[in-house]
Amino acid sequence: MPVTRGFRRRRPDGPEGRLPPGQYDTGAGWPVLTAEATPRIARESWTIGVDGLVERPTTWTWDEVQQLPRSSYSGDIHCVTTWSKFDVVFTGVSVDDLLAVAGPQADAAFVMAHSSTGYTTNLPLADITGGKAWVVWEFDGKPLTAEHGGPVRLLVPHLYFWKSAKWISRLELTATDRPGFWEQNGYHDRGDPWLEQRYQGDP
Ligand SMILES: Nc1nc2c(c(=O)[nH]1)N[C@H]1C(S)=C(S)[C@@H](COP(=O)(O)O)O[C@H]1N2
Ligand SMILES: [Mo]
Repeated sequence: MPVTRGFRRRRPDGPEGRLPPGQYDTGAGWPVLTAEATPRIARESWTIGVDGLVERPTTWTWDEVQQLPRSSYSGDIHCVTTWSKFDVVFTGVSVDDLLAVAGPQADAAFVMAHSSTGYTTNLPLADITGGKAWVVWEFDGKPLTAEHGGPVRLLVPHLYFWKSAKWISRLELTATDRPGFWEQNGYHDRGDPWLEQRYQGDP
């Protein structure tokens, strides 16, 4: 089972204690970082699939995910380009609720998150289970805009934000770790901001 040391580490209270090493507080702004052209996807045509090493490969439409229990994240996000943003609120569904339906197989240990644009990012399965990851469509109570990944993006806030794939369309469970888009370009396979796992070769 992959280690998740950074997730449970105790931190001092107060703003300084919330800023991972090498990060700064971007304040009220929210930078847009997109490698590809921003797609315009209607909610009605968006779907998300969970497949690969699962018992029941499943696809949900927009209406179908709305039937699942809503779940929100309130907290901070951290981009590897060194900005952090405090006290954001995202709402959608917990990835746990999608996986409960699909049923990960015993040998599933990693996930490749796919955007409908072709962007990919890899994660240990342990980093998207146990209440640590969401599929979200609201930011601060408003629909997620297209530039920020709307209609629906992945949110894995305890890792660097490149793991939070915008325009999420598929979670593919695998036995082995394969590098995604940024990971093939030198970024870390896990990306824990508290351990400063920015690049391949970092601890
Ligand atoms: N599909 C897709 N998802 C993506 C990216 C991207 O280029 N394409 N960039 C990643 C990076 S590096 C970051 S920091 C965040 C940026 O999200 P934002 O533009 O909403 O701030 O999305 C991540 N998800
Ligand atoms: Mo980023």
